[in-house]
Amino acid sequence: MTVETRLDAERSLADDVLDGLTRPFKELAPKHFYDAHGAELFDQICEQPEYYPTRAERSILVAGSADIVARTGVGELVELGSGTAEKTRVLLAAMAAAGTLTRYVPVDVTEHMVQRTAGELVEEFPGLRVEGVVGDFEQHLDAVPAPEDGVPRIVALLGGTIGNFIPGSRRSFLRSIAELLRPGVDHLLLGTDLVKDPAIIEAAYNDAAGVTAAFNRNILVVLNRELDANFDVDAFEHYAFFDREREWIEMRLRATHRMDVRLEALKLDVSFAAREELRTEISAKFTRERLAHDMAAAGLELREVLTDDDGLFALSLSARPG
Ligand code: SAH
Ligand code: AVI
Repeated sequence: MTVETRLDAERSLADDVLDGLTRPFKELAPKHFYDAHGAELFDQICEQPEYYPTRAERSILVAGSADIVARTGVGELVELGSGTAEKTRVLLAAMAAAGTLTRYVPVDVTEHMVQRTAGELVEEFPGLRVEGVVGDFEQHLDAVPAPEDGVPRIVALLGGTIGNFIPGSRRSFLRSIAELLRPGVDHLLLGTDLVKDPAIIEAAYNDAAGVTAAFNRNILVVLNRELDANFDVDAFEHYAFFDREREWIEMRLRATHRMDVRLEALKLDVSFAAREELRTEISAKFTRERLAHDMAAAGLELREVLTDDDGLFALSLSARPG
């Protein structure tokens, strides 16, 4: 097992925060949610009764993994934003059962996640080579090891993480993923949350136990610790709503009163008006048309779309025309 670190997390956070908090409409990048505590909170979100995407995607993998393996002949799995790789184990097990499994490459910004997941998987799948990358998948895809001759690979982006990109960067990100795929040999396996009754979506991002609210506020805890800032975290309310026109969920933090905040590491003072909102995440929902359109724009052919029994979530296979 090897883990290569590419990330200069401190510089990336400082640059992003300076850029995001000095805009007229303040914004922070969602990748900064995931310090050790944020990653733990995300795992708890996945267990909330209202948060359906994880269960729906898992059920698709349980029903469809053997077929995905048979169809693609996959021997190597590269996973972007791998986290705990909980659901990924279902696919890895199907690869092992088919006798094709050779290498797993988890890529994530959260170092301890990559270390932990890599360590667990070499134990769980004897003979599996795990080559982890700690990095930003928008910047460090060049750290993904080259494919091996004769071993088809899948690049997976699960959980609906593609929805966390705004549409323009989503397209360019998909194009850079497409470059990792050999025409006629490799596939992209993409998890996308589907457009549905807004009440179901809004409930998923406003769970009754308040875990998503804690996850949202945790980004300010990260800024306080990493950038020596003095956000009064409890003075920000969690707010998540479905934008019906854009068909995405937007998570924001709303200042309960007027505030001045100092970010010492950036020598930056920022003020918030009473009720001012700071955007922390979008989570776009997809239709089959949007998916096909995005894939075509990235130079990919949408080959198969699998959904769960309730039609909540989709897992699709795409490839570069060979
Ligand atoms: N794939 C898992 C986890 C999804 S949570 C699942 O389906 O449940 C999103 C994951 O992506 C987190 O582990 C987070 O640390 C990682 N992540 C977010 N932005 C990233 C970025 N820019 N580069 C690499 N990893 C990122
Ligand atoms: C990781 N990502 C796909 C999650 C989502 O649903 O957009 C992150 C999340 N945010 C709030 N809850 C979960």
